[in-house]
Amino acid sequence: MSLRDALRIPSAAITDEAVYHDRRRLLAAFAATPALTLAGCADAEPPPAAKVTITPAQAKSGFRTAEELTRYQDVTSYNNFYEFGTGKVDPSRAAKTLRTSPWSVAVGGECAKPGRIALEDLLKGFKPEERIYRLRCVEGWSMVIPWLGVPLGDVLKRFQPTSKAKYVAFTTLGDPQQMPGIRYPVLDWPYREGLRIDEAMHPLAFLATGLYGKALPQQNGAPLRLLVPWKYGFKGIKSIVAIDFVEKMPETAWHQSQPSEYGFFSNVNPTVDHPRWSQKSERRIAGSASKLFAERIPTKLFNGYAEQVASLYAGMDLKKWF
Ligand SMILES: Nc1nc2c(c(=O)[nH]1)N[C@H]1C(S)=C(S)[C@@H](COP(=O)(O)O)O[C@H]1N2
Ligand SMILES: [Mo]
Repeated sequence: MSLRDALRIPSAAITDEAVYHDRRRLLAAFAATPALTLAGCADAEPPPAAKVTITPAQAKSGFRTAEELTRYQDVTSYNNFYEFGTGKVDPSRAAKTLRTSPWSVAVGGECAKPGRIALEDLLKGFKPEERIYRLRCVEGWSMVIPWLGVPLGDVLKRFQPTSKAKYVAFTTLGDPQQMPGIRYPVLDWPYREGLRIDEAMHPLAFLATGLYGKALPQQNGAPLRLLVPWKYGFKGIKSIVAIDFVEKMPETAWHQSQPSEYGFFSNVNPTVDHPRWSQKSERRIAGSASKLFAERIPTKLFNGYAEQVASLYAGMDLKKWF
């Protein structure tokens, strides 16, 4: 008599239990490698950030470039600002309805000094700096733009983020009266973006208030927009009305719309293709060359800012955390 017979356990129950244990093992394996199933998902948490050591000289070397600038006319008439339509010329035509003054930003979450603050007060004490940054759109075109603005990290520090502030979430205005594109469910409005706190505090992260020495035109995200030059252009959220310090990776508008195509990090990376197209090269819209025939150039890791930002991602699998 077998042990099973002695205990009168039907064989089916034993099989079921074996399957059950197998499934538990499988689930545990998945849990140990969350990126396998949840890469870039708001529920999944990436490995802790590496400690960054970057010298002021290293940072400064990223503030300018000798590359040919994109013409003012192209910077201000070839835009992505879906709140004013999905066509490239739509924002320059439709964004005139955006009232940029008065403007205030609601700062909240994990910080000692939350509150709604008028834009003038947010920028008080800062002298606008010029930064010439490359902007690489995920669609495959790029520009070189002279911006005016202030370092994001210095602005954020004024609100005294707590130790629980692991991420920063940004929100664009979502007013259908001023933004005709909001009638269409292209994205889940309002537009939202986010950064890990160390990314936000990096000296290259910038809040722009102008370009080409003038105030920011509405179509470029007036009166306040984010620039994270080593990431795809869509991380550069426009017309910001809210900044929140949060503990968990915040949901973002593009990730929410297509999680398999737009990850939270979205670092420019020629070796990680978009699921529907290659990211190996880009069409540089610069100089006097016609936009349509602009030359294609190879895309660089971190949009050419690897020397300044690669240390932020030390030990991180950039294919998993795209
Ligand atoms: N609120 C908001 N911010 C946005 C967008 C948008 O549609 N809405 N488009 C993004 C994308 S895809 C890009 S490439 C840049 C374009 O900035 P630019 O028009 O100033 O060149 O803005 C980003 N910021
Ligand atoms: Mo973009």
